[in-house]
Order: sequence, then C-alpha cells, then structure tokens
Amino acid sequence: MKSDRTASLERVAAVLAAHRDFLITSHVNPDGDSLGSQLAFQGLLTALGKRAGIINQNAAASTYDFLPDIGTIGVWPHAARPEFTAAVVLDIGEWERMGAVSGLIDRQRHAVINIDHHESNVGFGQAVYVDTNSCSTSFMVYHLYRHLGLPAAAAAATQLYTGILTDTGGFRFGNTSSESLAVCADLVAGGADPAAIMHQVYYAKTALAVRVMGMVLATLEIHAHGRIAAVHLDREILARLAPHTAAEVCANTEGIIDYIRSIHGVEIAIFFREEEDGQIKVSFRANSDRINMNHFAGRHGGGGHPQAAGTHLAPPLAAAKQTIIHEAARLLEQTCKS
Ligand SMILES: [Mn+2]
Repeated sequence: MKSDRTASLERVAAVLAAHRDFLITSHVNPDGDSLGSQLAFQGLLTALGKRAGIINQNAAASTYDFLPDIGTIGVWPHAARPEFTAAVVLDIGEWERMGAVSGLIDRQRHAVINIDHHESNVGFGQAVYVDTNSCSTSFMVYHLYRHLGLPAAAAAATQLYTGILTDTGGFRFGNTSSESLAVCADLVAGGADPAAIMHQVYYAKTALAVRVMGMVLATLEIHAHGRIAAVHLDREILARLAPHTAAEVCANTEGIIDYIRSIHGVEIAIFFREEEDGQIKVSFRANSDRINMNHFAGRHGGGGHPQAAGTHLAPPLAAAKQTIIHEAARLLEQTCKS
C-alpha cells in the first residue's frame, strides 16, 4: 500500500504536470521555512520547464538576504499582477494567513496546491499534502524533489536546509527527528553549508533587533509561580524607537519569545505585540508536550503548532494580557491535575 506521503506527492505531481504557469505564495511575515520552501519550489518548477513567480504580502527580513534568488520574491501589491493557472500555497494552514495575496487567487478558476505541516491546517485545494509530523514545509518540498527524481541543486539545498534549520529552532525543538537530520545530511552533501547558514541566520542580527530585544525583555513578567513568562511590545516602545517604523520594529522581533522560553522552570512563554492597526498579536511557546498551544490559540481564533502558536486579540493591550495570562495559568493548573 502506498504511504500517505507518496499518495499526496502523486496528487501534487499530477497538478504540476497539468499546468505551465504557477503562482507560489506563503503566509504573511514570511519566516525561514516559508521563504526556503517557496524558493526551492520555484527552482523545482523551473527545472521542470514551468514558469513560476513568488508573491508574498510582506518583504522578507534582511536576515534572509543570503538565500539564493531571494530577490525574485515580489511583494503584493507592488509586484506586477502574475499570470498563472495554478497556485502553490506553502506553509499555510488557513487561507486567510496569505493576507492580501489571497485576492489574486480565484478558487473556481485556479488549481490550488497546499503543502503544509501546521496542526491547525483545515485542508484546501485540489492537491493537499499536509503532514503535521513533518518538521517543516521545506522538509516536505525536499520529498517532492525526491519523488520527481530531481536532485536538489546547491541553491535548493541551501534554501531547504535553511527552512528546516529555522523551523526546528536550530535543531532544538521536539520536531528535530532522525529523519529531519537525515534530510539535512543529504542537503549538506548537495551543497548547503551548515556553518555559513547558521551564521547568516543566528549571528546576523541588526542592531535594531538587539535594541528591540532589550526593550521588550525589560517588560518581563513572571506568573503562575514561575511557569509563565510574558513580555510585550507596545506603542510606548515603538515611540522610543522612532524614526524606525512599526513595521521595521516588528520585523526585528524574531527570537525574543525563544529567549524568555529559555528561563528555567518556564512552561509557557507569551509575547504580546501591539500592531499598527491596533490589534494585539499574541505568540505562544510551550516547553512541554503536555500543553497544546495550537488548541489554546484556537480558542481565540488563532492556531499553529502544539508548541508554537499565535493569535490576534482586540485592544487594549492590558486587557488582552490579563485575559491570556489568566487562561494560561488555568491551563497549567488543569494540566497539573490531569
Ligand atoms: Mn513552517
């Protein structure tokens, strides 16, 4: 019997064979995995003689400037309207996570391929390849290369390795498996340089990112007898960082939540961010697999992975913080009893 993976890959391959012009996209505020998987997918389509363009709602953080072909990613609506008959939607569990790019796709007219590993994936498109046991979407795109008998050339090896590295938190998270490491070994053999990529991703922070981190870390609150750590980024901090725009500051917050997650005894880390439109973006990290942050975020319309999830809440910030911290403390109490 065929594995789910093989069956899914065959469905994806069938849609690839039936079309010539593709749009590739991913979620708002693209991370290493969404960028790596999109770029490698573009390389795969090019190798198959297809035409493919990538369009995202937001520009990539400068951290990823080193990725081969990063300059080919268009930002909507500044990019030209693409011509395509099939859309490849990567690293996304819900249609809305695409942001404004979703307006380019007509689900009646365009074929849609969805490749994703989020637990909150609802499944959409003609060819759905969802595997919540996969460490990353890049890992899944690697398997598509293998399935099609295409070697991941040096560019794709670097892109896919970066996606796996970042989605496993530098091989520190629970999704770091022998299989994900074996894929990385193959990508290194194919030309990915682990030390150079590690340096680019984790040792290339901007001065602004470190300044933002300092200000946000200074807001640290410890709750539930040391089991919850919370920080926030509010308008006051944004004002102190002027003339940097809110968008610039928000693009420089990566890694902050993982820093507070590293406090001894902390089981849930929470980062509250006041966005330009006034909404409160909330990110969660769990240090134990007894706690499911995807379900927790789902109560407020969000989602993600069991150990890393997020959602948006209505302002004001103080009320959002109180609600979420109270609920997180209750979750920990219930987990303790069960
Ligand atoms: Mn991912």
